[in-house]
Amino acid sequence: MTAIATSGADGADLCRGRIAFLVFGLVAVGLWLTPGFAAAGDALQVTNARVPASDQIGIDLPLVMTIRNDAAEADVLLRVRCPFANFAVKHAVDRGEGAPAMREIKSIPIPQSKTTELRHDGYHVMLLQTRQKLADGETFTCAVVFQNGGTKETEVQVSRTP
Ligand SMILES: [Cu+2]
Repeated sequence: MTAIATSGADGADLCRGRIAFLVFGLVAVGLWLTPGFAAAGDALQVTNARVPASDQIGIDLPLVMTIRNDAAEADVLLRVRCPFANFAVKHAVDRGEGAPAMREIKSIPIPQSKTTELRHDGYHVMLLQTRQKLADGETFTCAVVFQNGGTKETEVQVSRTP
């Protein structure tokens, strides 16, 4: 650094100036964005996520969870990724004249200032084509993606009675 500064002072100073400006800019943007992300992250809490135990592979299993939305606006659950299933879809349950029937939906509504319980007989996530057996007590990390709240890395517990 010293050698450069003495042999070509103008070029080195210009370079340092640009880098300092760039670093300052990145830090400023980072500080500007951070409070927004933190607020959105805290407003939406996913807890008690669980999936039933199974000794079969290649089956579909319901994933349920509790979602607390303290944000000022409603949100929607867009998608879920779990390491032990190939796909995930969102389901609602229709109760007509016959037996209740599950129906695929685009997203699950998450109203503001409310706690939403995903349940097998209501809105839930359906994990498709499981890749492995799931033993009672095991835990996995799944990504739950919300439109406003972003991606929540969520611990999912395998339980015999979900
Ligand atoms: Cu379902």
